[in-house]
Amino acid sequence: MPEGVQSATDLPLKRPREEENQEANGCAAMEVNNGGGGGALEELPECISAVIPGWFSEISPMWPGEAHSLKVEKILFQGKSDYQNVLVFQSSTYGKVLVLDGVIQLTERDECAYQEMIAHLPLCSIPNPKKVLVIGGGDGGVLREVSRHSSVEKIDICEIDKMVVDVSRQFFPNVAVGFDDPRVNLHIGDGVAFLKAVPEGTYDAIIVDSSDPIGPAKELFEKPFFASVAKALRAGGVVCTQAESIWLHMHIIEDIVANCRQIFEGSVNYAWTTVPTYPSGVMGFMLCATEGPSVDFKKPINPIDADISHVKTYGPLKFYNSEIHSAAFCLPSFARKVIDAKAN
Ligand code: SPD
Repeated sequence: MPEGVQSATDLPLKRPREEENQEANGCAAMEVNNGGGGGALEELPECISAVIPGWFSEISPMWPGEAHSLKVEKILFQGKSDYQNVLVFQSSTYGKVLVLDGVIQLTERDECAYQEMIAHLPLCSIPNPKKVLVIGGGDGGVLREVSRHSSVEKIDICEIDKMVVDVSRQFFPNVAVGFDDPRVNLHIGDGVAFLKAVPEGTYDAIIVDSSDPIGPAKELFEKPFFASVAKALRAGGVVCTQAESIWLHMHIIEDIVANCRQIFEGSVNYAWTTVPTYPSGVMGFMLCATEGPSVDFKKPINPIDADISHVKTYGPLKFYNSEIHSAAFCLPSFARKVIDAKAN
């Protein structure tokens, strides 16, 4: 085998940064072809595949050399906000799909696997969460999940892009329902600036539901941001952030873990879930606690099923339960090796 080429048995690979840069134009470089359903030819978004007409293909430098595709029934919305391209389409197998800058953010069918986990992993790990902050999460799905917790008194959310909120309200009512809870205060603005202005020790939990670290969310993966998060948390408070895929992004995860280890003096853990429409079908979460009452993330001491009044409003949980909570922290050996090395 030529030098520098890895065999399939060396998998999982650490993705080389250089390779990512070569594909930096991603879907923006694709030609527009006849998509399915919706608008006139010249109006079709660039990520409607020119290779398989009528399919959406998710091409990005974040996952070079691969692209998951969904069959498009109808394009429901396309717009350009101050921050990104926004697309909603009806797929034939995953319901409606929300896409930002060519990258799938949620589908009606599998959003539960992400929103339930990113919310309940932190909130079920501490007793009596009262004040919660969501950074990003403009579709409202994380709010919906946080609202299931009866101990919570105040939920602030800071989302940079109002178009995401409006589009979610229009096309994803079962997700955007989270905005209807009277405990929710919506701030449209930059999450980094918002956090800097938060008085020290304000929140019991902060959830960072961001897009990938290219474009408007880049800063949410950097060390100064984690420092602001730690400052805004009370002693023994917890954060859960979107932390990409162990199959594709070990280099990003390594950096996040190393930064968090330096900043958070309580526990630092990595968990993951399956989301079929996210690249590689998995998505990870970084869970950290500040110094204070100790938090063992692997043991859900505040089970959501203890009080089931939320079921009347939002319906039953589809994905999360206490068993999957603990299981989410079991890592494949290749990931455990890297994460443990950085975490200790
Ligand atoms: N690769 C896409 C990652 C998107 C994570 N955020 C999704 C937002 C859903 N509330």
